[in-house]
Amino acid sequence: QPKIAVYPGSFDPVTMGHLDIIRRAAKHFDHLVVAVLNNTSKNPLFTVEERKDLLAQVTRDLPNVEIDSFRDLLVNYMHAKKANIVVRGLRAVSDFEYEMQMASTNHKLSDEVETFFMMTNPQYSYLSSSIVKEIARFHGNVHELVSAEVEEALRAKFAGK
Ligand code: COD
Repeated sequence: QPKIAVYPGSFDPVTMGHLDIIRRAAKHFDHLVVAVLNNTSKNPLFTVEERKDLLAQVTRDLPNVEIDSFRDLLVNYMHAKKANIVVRGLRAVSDFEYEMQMASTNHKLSDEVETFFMMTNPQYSYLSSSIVKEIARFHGNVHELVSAEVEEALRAKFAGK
């Protein structure tokens, strides 16, 4: 039975921090699904299609990584994907409470679902999609924070603004 893991998130947009987790996690599972939450209540910068497209571009050299989206409870989506491992990245103590709550809830909803945490690369521990958007909005340099494709997409979004 193949080991399938799901790395869920908003990825609005994917950063070097996310990509580092994807690359490292992909080595340890047969198949890794990066799943974008299609959440109508948030106000994202990029549409789900744009976010998936950027993820596909930055992971095109990773054959066992699939890009998908979901709008269901995560555990229901996991069940449909025949996956029982959730991958999450931990940046700092500030991530801990939210992550613990989410992991416990998911485990409570489905006791087959386990969450595996990976410590962020210290180089990216300060990095978040929100910070990247904030810098790009004011036309700052996001060169080392995101890949070239995302940098270009951000430039296009904020062009003339
Ligand atoms: N370095 C390493 N990891 C990072 C970095 C970085 N610089 N930045 C972010 N990460 C990690 C995050 O810690 C997280 O693990 C992952 O990358 C994704 O981050 P985000 O911010 O894009 O994603 P979130 O936190 O918005 O995702 C939330 C979910 C979509 C997973 C959650 O809302 C969900 O599962 N919703 C579905 C409804 C549901 O099932 N709810 C019940 C569960 S509580």
